[in-house]
Amino acid sequence: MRFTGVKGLHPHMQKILLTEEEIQSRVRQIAGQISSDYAGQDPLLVGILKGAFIFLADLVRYLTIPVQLDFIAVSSYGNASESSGAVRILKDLDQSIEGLHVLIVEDIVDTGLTLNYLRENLRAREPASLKVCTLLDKPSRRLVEVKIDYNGFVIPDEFVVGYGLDYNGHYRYFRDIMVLKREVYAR
Ligand code: PRP
Ligand code: 7HP
Repeated sequence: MRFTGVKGLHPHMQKILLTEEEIQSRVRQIAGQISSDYAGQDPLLVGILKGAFIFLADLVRYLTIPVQLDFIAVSSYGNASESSGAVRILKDLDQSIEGLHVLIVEDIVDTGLTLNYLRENLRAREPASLKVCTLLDKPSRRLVEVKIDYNGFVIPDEFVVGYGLDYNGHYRYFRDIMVLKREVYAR
């Protein structure tokens, strides 16, 4: 069920930022780039739960190389729309990544605190290489510099939901990425 069809935009949404078609086209492009960069390397893609689950699912289906998948779940201490910087691992990887080519797959880099923590944590496990792929990048909010190797879209400082991204657990299932009305998260 689409919430942006004939009945119009979901009432909590200000506007569509990225349509399903724009997202799919960019995900396909990134997959092409990853397929050529990692040819012959059998990389391990590490999805950051929960937000990256839809992006990762689409990404791997556009790849033309074999990959393995694992997941890590982290929680940042903070409220639903602001991250505090402290990160805790809720579910760790199932396997050792020593000697593997690891690609972290994120939905969004905002302050950069989550990714900075994950990069350092995973680097200490001595992978053969460690790179980052994110669908969205909100550079205006950055508190710590993080290197992004594959970047889908640079977006403005708006709170977005859909395509895996949530507010308080809601709206992850939208096919488009939308700007949430400020009154919804400011109340
Ligand atoms: C979101 C998002 C990133 C992180 C980015 O995760 O999925 O992991 O915030 O923010 P940062 O750059 O400011 O650290 P969230 O904690 O909302 O968990 P979720 O993926 O389960 O929605
Ligand atoms: C985290 C997050 N989650 C959903 N939408 C956004 O705009 C976000 N920024 N940081």
